[in-house]
Amino acid sequence: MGSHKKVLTLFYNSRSYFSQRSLLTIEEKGLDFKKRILILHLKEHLEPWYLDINIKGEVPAITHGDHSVSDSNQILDYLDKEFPESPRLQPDETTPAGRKVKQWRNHIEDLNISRITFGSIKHRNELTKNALAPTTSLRFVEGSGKNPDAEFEALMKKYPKYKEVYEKKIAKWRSLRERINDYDIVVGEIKRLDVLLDEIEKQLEETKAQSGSGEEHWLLGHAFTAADVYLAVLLDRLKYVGLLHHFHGSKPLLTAYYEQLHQRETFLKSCVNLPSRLTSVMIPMMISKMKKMAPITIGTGVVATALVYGFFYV
Ligand SMILES: N[C@@H](CCC(=O)N[C@@H](CS)C(=O)NCC(=O)O)C(=O)O
Repeated sequence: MGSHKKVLTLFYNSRSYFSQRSLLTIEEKGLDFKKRILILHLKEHLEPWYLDINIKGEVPAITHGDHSVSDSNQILDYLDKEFPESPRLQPDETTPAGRKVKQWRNHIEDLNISRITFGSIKHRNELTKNALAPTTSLRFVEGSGKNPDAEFEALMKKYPKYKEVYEKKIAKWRSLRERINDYDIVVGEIKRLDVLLDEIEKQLEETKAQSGSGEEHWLLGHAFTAADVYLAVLLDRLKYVGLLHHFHGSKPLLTAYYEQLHQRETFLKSCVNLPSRLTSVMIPMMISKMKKMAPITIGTGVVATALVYGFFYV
C-alpha cells in the first residue's frame, strides 16, 4: 500500500514538548492524520495497549498503517522519507545545508528540557515571569500522595508483564525530583539555555547577512527546516514556563523570529493555540474515566442525576 493510503495516527498530549514537535512536523508537511490524545495524568501512556506501540511509555508516537514509530526525532525523519514530496524538513545530510540543520537539531536536543520545565515551575518566584504553566504540573514529578511512586507500583501489580517499564519510570522521576529540588542545578541548566540563545542570535545574524534584509528568513535561510521546528517548540516552552525574558526584548533577531512565528499558521495550530485546559485535559479525562466505569455505574449516575434534577425542578 502506498504511503498516502495508509492511515497516519499521532498519539500525543498537547502540552507535551516532544508531542508539539511532532504535531508541528506533521502540520508543516501538510499531512492528513488522526489525533489520539493521551492523558498523562491518568497514566494512559502506561497502559499495555500503548506500551505495545511505544514500549518506553512516552508521547509522541505515530502509527502509519501497521508500522509504529516513537520519538519525535525519528518521527520527523520517518515522515520526511515517507512523504518526500511534501516540504522536506531535514535536507539530505550529506550536503552542507543538511549537516547544518542536523547540527542545530542536536544542539537544541542537548538541553535538558524536563529540568528547565519542572525546575522553573518549582522555583517559580525566583526564576520566572508571567508563567502560564500551572503548579499542579509538579504532580508528575512529585506524585499526588505521600508516596510519589504509588501509581507506578499499582500499575506494576495490575500489569506485571510491564514491570520493567514502570521501574524505569520510578527511577526517572526520582532522579528528576532530586535534580529540580536542587536550585543550583536548575540555574545551571538555565545558564546552558542562555548560552544556546546567544548562539542562536549569532546564527540569525549570519543568516540575515546572507539572505538580504527585508525578506522573510528563518534560522538557516528562507526555508523553514527541522531546526526551526525544534526552535519554535523551544521558544513556545519558554513562554509557557515564564522564561521568555531570557531573549524577548534583549535579543532583537530572536525576538523578531519569535514574532514572525506567530504569523505562521502551523505554529499557531501546534503550539500557541493550545486548547483550553477544559478541552485538552478535563473533558478527555472525564470521558476516559467514564469508559473505565462499569455501564451500570454510569446508568445509575445518570438516573440519580435526573431524579435529583427532577425533584428540585418540581
Ligand atoms: N526522546 C523522546 C522524549 C519523549 C518524552 O520524554 N515525552 C514525555 C512528554 S514531553 C513523556 O512522555 N513523559 C511521560 C513519561 O515519561 O512518563 C522524544 O523525542 O519523543
